[in-house]
Amino acid sequence: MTAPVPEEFLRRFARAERVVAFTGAGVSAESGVPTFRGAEGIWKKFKPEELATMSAFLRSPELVWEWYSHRKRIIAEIEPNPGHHALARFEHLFPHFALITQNIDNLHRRSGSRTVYELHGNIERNYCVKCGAPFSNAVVLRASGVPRCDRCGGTVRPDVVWFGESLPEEQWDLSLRAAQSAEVFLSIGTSGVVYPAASLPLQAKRSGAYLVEINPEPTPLTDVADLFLQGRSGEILPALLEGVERIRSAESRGME
Ligand code: BV8
Ligand code: ZN
Repeated sequence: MTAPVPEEFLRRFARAERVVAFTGAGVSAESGVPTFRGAEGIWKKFKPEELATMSAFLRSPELVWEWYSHRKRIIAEIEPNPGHHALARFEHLFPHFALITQNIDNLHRRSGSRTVYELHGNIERNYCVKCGAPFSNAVVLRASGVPRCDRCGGTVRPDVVWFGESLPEEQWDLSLRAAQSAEVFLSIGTSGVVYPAASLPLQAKRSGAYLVEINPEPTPLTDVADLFLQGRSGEILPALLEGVERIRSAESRGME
């Protein structure tokens, strides 16, 4: 059973104007997306350097494509969960709200979030490594074997950030700026081991944000956080939403 959210924090949260949510694989766990480091985690079965690096792609594009096609098909079958939906609502509740994600599963957008900073790319997008031409999943999943560009014959790859590759500059700059100006920073469902993404909660704390962690397990961030909400994001995020709406409607009634 998830512990109730402290009322004192709900009042602070309901008054906040600049809120940032930072998500990892844990926010999609309740939708059925396997996490990376959990018991059934992806990295238990495969080594990241074997599949999520350019050298792996150059060594065996077939193996890397087989793995991403498998994940594309899983993700196409699943739905966002109440955690994703609550975050989509937050965008309408706070004047300055930013959603920063490490997830490539596109579930935030599918749940209605409009401003999503994708630090590690998106599994719904693909592009030609030679001419940069974009390709949809519908096209690449029809290809037998490694998809080829029909313009220049180049190899097509998923538009995700592999280990050793730099993050998309604009997404990183927007995320850093949002983290450094946040009043409340929520770190949700991430083990905080992949950099530079994992430095964002610390940047926010250093810039004066009230740092909240939502995770069923403690992580390296837990000791730094101002508040640790131990539990599943699919339960805690709707509770935060309900709390903010309750407090705000009570206040507006009070003003009547
Ligand atoms: C780069 C896309 C250099 C692909 C991904 C500094 C120190 C040490 C190492 C480095 C460093 N700087 C760089 C490195 C190397 C490396 C790195 O960080 N390695 C780690 C492993 C040590 N970083 C890089 O290579 C980065 N690039 O540095 O380039 C550079 C610089 C300049 C110029 C050129 C090059 C690129 C990293 C991005 C890699 N791509 N994904 C794909 O997915 O296939 S990373 C991928 O793994 C995810 O995107 C995510 O970031 C990460 C997984 O972490 P989480 O999302 O946190 O998931 P995890 O399973 O670990 O944890 C889930 C959590 O949820 C758990 O805590 C669990 O308890 C919780 N949970 C479970 N259920 C629930 C829940 N929470 C809430 N509710 C629930 N129901
Ligand atoms: Zn091409």
